[in-house]
Amino acid sequence: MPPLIYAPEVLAARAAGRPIVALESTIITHGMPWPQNLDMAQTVENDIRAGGAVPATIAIMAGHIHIGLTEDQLRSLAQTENAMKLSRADLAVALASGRTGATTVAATMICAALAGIEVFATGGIGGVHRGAETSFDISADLQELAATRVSVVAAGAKAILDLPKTFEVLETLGVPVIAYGQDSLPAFWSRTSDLRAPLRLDTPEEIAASHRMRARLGLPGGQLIANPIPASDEIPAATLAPLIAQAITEAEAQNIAAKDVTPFLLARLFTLTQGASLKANLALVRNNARLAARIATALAETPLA
Ligand code: PSU
Ligand code: MN
Repeated sequence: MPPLIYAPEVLAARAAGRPIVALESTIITHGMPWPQNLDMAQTVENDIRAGGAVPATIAIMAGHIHIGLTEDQLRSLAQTENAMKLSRADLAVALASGRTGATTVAATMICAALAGIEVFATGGIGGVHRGAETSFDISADLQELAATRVSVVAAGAKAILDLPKTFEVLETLGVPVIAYGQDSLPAFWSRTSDLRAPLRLDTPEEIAASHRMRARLGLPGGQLIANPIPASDEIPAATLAPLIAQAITEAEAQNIAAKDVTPFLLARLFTLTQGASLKANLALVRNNARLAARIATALAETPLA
C-alpha cells in the first residue's frame, strides 16, 4: 500500500464522490518567492472550491504522501527553504528515508493517480530546455504525461523552454496536447504562440469524455490541456523574449544545471520583469484551476465505462 495521508476535506470528498483537483507543490517551494507563494497556493485552492470541486495540494512530508494539506501544513511548506524538489526518480528514496519535499508535475501525477484523482492543475509543465541538443535537459514531466493517466491543465509549457522541441517530444510520446478554445498553442505568460495546436477542444465536457475514452481504449498516459492565460493578464511574447534570453545566458555563465535551471530562470524573470512575470503566473494558475474544477465536475458526472 502506498503511504498516503488524506486531508480531512479530501477524505470527505472521496466518500461523497465529489470532484477533486490535484495541485503540485514545487511551484510553491521552487516556482515563486515567499510570501506570494502562500498567497497563490491559498487563492488557487479557493478558486477550485468556488468551482464546486475540492483541492488536493500534494507534497511529501516525513515519509508520507500528503493528498491535500491543512492550512498550517501549506504555510509551513511555503516557508521551507531548501525543500527537496521531487520528481519520479526521487519519490521512493524521499519517502523511504522519511524526507519532506515538494512534488513536480511528474511526481504530482504519480501521487494523484495513486489517490484516484484524474485532474491536476498547474502553471506550466517542464519540457525541453533550449540547448538540450548539448545539455540533454528534458523534463521528466513529458515522459510522465505518456505514462500516467491524469489530465493536466497548464498554460502550455513554460516559455523559458524550447517550445517547438517540447511539443515535438510530446507528439513522439503520443501525448494528446489539447488547446482549450483556440487553434494555437499558448506560451505560458502569453496567450498564443506561432505553433498550431495538434488538437483543440472547447468544453470541459469534451475534455472529460476524451479522458474517459483513453481509459476505454486501454491507453496509458494523460492529456495535456493547454489553457491560454486570460487576455487581460498576458505579457506579450516580444516583451519577454530578450529577458528570457538574458536569464538563460546568466544561467549558462553561472553553470546552473539539472533541477536548478527552472527555479533559477523563473526567479531571474521575476526580477527582470519587476514582478510582472509573477503576477501573470498567478493569473494563469488561477485560470487553470478554474478549468480543472470544471473538468473534474464533468468527470464526476461521466460514467467510467
Ligand atoms: N509551473 C509553474 N511554476 C513552476 C513549475 C510549474 O508555473 O515552478 C514547476 C513544476 O513542478 C514542474 C517543474 O514540474 O517546474 C519543472 O522542473 P524541471 O524543468 O526541472 O523538470
Ligand atoms: Mn531538467
